Amino acid sequence: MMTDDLAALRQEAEAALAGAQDLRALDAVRVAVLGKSGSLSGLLKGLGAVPADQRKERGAALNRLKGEVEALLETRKAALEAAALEARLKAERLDVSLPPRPFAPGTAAEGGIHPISRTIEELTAIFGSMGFRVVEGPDIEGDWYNFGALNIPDHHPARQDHDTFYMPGTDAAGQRLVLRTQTSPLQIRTMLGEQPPIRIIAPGRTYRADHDATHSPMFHQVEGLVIDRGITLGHLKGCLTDFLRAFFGISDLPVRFRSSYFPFTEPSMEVDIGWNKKTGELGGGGDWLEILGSGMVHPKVLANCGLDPREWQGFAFGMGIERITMLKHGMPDLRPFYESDLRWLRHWAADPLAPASLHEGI
Ligand code: 2NM
Repeated sequence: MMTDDLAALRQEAEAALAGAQDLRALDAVRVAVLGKSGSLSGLLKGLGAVPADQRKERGAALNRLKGEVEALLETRKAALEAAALEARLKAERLDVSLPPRPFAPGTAAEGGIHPISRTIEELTAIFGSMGFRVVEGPDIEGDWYNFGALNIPDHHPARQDHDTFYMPGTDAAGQRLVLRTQTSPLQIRTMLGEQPPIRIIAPGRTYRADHDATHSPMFHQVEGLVIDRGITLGHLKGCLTDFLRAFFGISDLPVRFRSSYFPFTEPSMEVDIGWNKKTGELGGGGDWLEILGSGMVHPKVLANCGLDPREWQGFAFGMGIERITMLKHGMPDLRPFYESDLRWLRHWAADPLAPASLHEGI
């Protein structure tokens, strides 16, 4: 049987629990009743002063009351926690169906993809779908990788100081150091390091001592190489025609192959696409625009890379990334590519959250 003071304590505790409106208030009640100097703890401490014949019964009653208060505390705690969660769910909204806002000021996605990077992404997606892989390498090359292996003779004008940036000194093999003038050293490195079949593209920075409205001393190129048995000019023409039509998004873009000369290919072909010279519009406008160089890899280049030209054949090509980017988007001037003018960048930037893909059309 509960004595009067215990019944009063229980009532007090119940009222205090009901009045606690949050978890902090609830904890204050717990301390006031069950804490070291709490009311119930005080009664338990006073048990020694209770006459021996009543001590056992009072002890049991106190412990029962303690258990009841603990259970009441738990119940109230669960109710308060549920109410707090409910309030948060009401106050905080998360709409998972909301589309992202990539250019919202102040967000991490405020940045955009530079048109050069975008074109490299697009090239990679298109050639990737044809089984090519991307290779990269150093901007500073030995002159054998940049010229000698490519069958470019010592007296060739491309090697002259006024066209090429030479670096001081030589590499470990005694080669003159040069800022690569095209990305073909990567084709050489790949042929030297791997057995065919080879299908690679090499996009990257290249350097020539040239600076005006259409030339920058640093610019970007992509070159490609296919080496296998039985590769013909037909493969070259099919591959590049498919690439140009996919890249410019014109399925019937006229493509013309015109005989040319490079030291590293034989035969060599300049490639033109159809456009309208007056309007600048690409397609069947009746005029031709030179867009890239290509050819069957010269037997001497294959031999320089340890490949027997009687067993292995291949084609290669190269084009300027700025040039095809300007043509695709109708950009009039090359210089803003490197000026970091935010107005130009914001105008031409690509959406970082929509990477180049063949599925939606490049
Ligand atoms: C071009 C045009 C034609 C070319 C050739 C090679 C290699 F290493 F296989 F011999 N790489 N790139 C090549 C061929 C590059 O750029 C206009």
